Amino acid sequence: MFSFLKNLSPEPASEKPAGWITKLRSGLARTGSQLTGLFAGGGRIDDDLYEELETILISADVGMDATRALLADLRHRVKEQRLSEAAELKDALAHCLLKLLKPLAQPLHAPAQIQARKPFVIMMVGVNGAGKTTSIGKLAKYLQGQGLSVMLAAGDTFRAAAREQLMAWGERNKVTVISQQGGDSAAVIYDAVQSAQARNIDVVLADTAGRLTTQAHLMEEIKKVKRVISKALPDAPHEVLLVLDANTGQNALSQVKAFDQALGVTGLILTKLDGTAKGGVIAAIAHINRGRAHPIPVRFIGVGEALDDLRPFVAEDFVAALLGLDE
Ligand SMILES: Nc1nc2c(ncn2[C@@H]2O[C@H](COP(=O)(O)OP(=O)(O)O)[C@@H](O)[C@H]2O)c(=O)[nH]1
Ligand SMILES: [Mg+2]
Repeated sequence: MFSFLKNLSPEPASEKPAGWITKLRSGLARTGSQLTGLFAGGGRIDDDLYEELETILISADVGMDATRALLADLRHRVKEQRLSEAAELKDALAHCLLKLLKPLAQPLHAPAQIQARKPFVIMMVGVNGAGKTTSIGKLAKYLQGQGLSVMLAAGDTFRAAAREQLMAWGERNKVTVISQQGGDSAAVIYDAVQSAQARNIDVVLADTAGRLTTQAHLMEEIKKVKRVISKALPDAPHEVLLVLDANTGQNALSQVKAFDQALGVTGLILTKLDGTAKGGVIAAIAHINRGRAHPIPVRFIGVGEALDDLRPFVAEDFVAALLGLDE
């Protein structure tokens, strides 16, 4: 029924590992079933239906502003297309959501572009527990799958366990991990960039310690880390990825603002979409992007803790999963 979504998907279905869409769907099932229930009622489109939809969207972490914008767009489409049945509203919502989310789907640069700037340095930042280190492990696998050589930098020097965790991901991926006992984050990453240059490595994935945006001294420290990286290599870091736990709801928006202000975030990784995430925060992020001179794309989404559980963000798949559309 919603084949227009599938036809627009840039990634051929055959290249999507089985199970990954299923994980995203089951992660977003709560929102999906609420929406399905709403539209299956069989009634007509009226103010009550819009009101119920508004409640579902807000409780799915879409946020007030994005919900309002989405509903205005939806009402406009309903009028334009002369829709009257509740069942027709689902298709219209899919259309409006896709329009909102589509600009977020800008994948990381192609392998050839990455190699042209080697070592391409990717710095991972975010709050504690967001999934930075795990995402580095998964990203190492993804990039190696694209034919790129990878090195990891254990830039989370605050806890010994963090270094060990990254070492384990290095072993799983059979890639070198640069770490120092007792060194500071900037020094470790500087060292890794130089080492990658010497060894002709394509990509350096730099881990950093988690921090709250309210910890001013730690936000200053991460700015320093970025400055030091650029001393090792003038254009680096080429990518600053902010890792967001999809379960943090509207707080994700303030994390985007604060980390972007401090570092100039070039992309997002939204993790834990396999859990009990409501998923709507992505619409809220897309909405704030509309007012930005430099919109921040969602590069990847995380749907689990295993090596293969990181995929480029594809707006069509996300909308289908969020709305519980037929496969
Ligand atoms: N279910 C699920 N768990 C995740 C995902 N990404 C990370 N985690 C888990 O979240 C926890 C924190 O991850 P970690 O990478 O250590 O976060 P960091 O503090 O930002 O480095 C770990 O238990 C990870 O296994 C994901 O996409 N899905
Ligand atoms: Mg970590």
